Amino acid sequence: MKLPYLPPIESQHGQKVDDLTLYVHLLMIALFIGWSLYFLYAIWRFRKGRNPKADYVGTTTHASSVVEVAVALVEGVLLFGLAIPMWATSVEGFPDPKTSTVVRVTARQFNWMARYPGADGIFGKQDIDLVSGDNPLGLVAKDAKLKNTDTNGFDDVLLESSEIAVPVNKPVIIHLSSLDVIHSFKVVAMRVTQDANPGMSIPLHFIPTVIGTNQIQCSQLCGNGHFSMKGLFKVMSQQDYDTWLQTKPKIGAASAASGFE
Ligand SMILES: [Cu+2]
Repeated sequence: MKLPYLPPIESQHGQKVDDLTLYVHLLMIALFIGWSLYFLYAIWRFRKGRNPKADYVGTTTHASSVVEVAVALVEGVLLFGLAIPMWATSVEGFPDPKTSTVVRVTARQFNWMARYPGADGIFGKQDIDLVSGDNPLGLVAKDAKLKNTDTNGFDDVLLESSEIAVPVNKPVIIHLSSLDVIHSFKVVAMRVTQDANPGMSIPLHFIPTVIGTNQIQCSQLCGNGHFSMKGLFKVMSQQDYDTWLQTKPKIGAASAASGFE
């Protein structure tokens, strides 16, 4: 069911997320109305005028047990029937990386870096000792002395401008990490949210189904510039994506120009 007031769904699994949100809200509405009615009934039924003396026996019906079991059943269906299977697909049902767009996204105060493996499909090496202001990810292919030891990294593309593009209708795998504090990668139209933790690489996957540009927002309060930590998540046709990626500088391009010293 399409929910009003929610942004459009532009990923394959998005409808399931909205369905679960709807069912949980319907249950909460039912509980809210039920409890409110019972509250009013109790105030009226057990008023002082009608019950001058306390009743130490209390209720003898099992109506409340029946209602509680019914609520627990509905919650069980939501949890085991919808939420856990959806979570299982999120964390286990990964598509084949060979037929997916694989991007390594690193969050930092206050933008997003995206790294693509280039034509060979293999990411270059990283070395923590190489990390510097110019080389925040410690890329071996970017280091003047060591670049020739990492041929896989030559054709990698690193974008430090909070821009990520992917082709439409093809699975996307994002390996998400953080350079400093905890951030959270959120693209509402994709119905995707995942915390980015320093020291961890967390994979997530989804299939974008609509061409267009969406906002990436950081969903964890991560410092003074948190408000400005937005990026562009572009979904393109395969052709446009290929052209887009080709226009981006390769990490090893600088070293090639300087003659593989
Ligand atoms: Cu952030």
